[in-house]
Amino acid sequence: MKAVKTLGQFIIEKQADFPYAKGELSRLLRDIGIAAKIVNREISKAGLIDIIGETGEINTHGEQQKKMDVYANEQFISALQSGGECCIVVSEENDEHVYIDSEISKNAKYIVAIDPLDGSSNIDVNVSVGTIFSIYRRKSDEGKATLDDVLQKGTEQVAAGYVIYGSSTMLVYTTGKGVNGFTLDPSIGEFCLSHPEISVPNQGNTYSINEGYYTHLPAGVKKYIKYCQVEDDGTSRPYTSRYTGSMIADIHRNLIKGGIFIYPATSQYANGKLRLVYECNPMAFIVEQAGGKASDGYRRILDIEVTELHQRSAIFIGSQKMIEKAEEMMAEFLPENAKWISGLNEKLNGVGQIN
Ligand code: P6P
Repeated sequence: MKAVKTLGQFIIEKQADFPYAKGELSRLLRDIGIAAKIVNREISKAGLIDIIGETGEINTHGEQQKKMDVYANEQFISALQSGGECCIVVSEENDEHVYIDSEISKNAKYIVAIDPLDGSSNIDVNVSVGTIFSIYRRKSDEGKATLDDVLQKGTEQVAAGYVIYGSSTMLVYTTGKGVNGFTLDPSIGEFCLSHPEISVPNQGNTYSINEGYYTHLPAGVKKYIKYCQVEDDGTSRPYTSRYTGSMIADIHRNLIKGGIFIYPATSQYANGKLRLVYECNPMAFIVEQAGGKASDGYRRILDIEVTELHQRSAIFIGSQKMIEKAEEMMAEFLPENAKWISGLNEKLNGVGQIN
């Protein structure tokens, strides 16, 4: 019978992997883990108490704010406030960054960007949802941390992870030395190491995209979808289509079994729907650390300049060979496609201007 290793024991054991003062990451992940357990408790009984449904509020993105979104956001911000390691929280649910102004946090060095409950519209129908988090160190050395401390490229992340509230509740994270997964054992209230050193297969046979938008997709994406659907034994096609409407569930499945998740620029979302700071960057860091790839169809996600808190990005993420095949097709239509991705012109090195 293998010994149970809890998240806390694992972090201390791997302390050397985190190049900063002893115990800081432990406390940050402890704080996030505590909030995740509380959110998990509420989600697991959401159908029984009056916490499903909408608050009637509209969040910063013009989307109906679900009660669980609000509850989860409060829990994570509260846990980070009392933990003392975090000086600013950026959340999908808050228009502005939240400065943690407390005695315990006055020397805090970390910025946490979080999507407290991604895919929350799925709670009402019992589909897996999740929390995504990204951790940076502030750039300034002293004084009140500012927005400038927050707007950092994905390559600057010191840790990232997600919690998936599914058939079991798992916390998956990286500090840049590989990816490990922990499953919550409700009987002891601890996240226990269940998926050590996760490695994404470099080729899979599952593709995840909302094909309902087909007519609104870039030409390169349309060509890739058709490629996935062709009968070809040599490349195990046609692939299987799996799209849950919950990015974490789709990406987690592909992380374990191989596959590709695409949310491209569309005619409705000219820069993609998903947010760079607290969705694309953390998931890209994790998938790259597991040996996969993540781009916007042209550029590595982690290299994209961050200019706004709620900036959106297209995302192609998962098994390396599948991303490369999709990028190959995107490149065929570069001038026509990329005009949808703002700021791409100046990034292209002589590939040709986009009108
Ligand atoms: P669509 C959930 O709202 C989310 O942010 C992701 O979790 C999910 O993959 C995507 O949006 C679903 O968007 O446009 O396909 O309904």
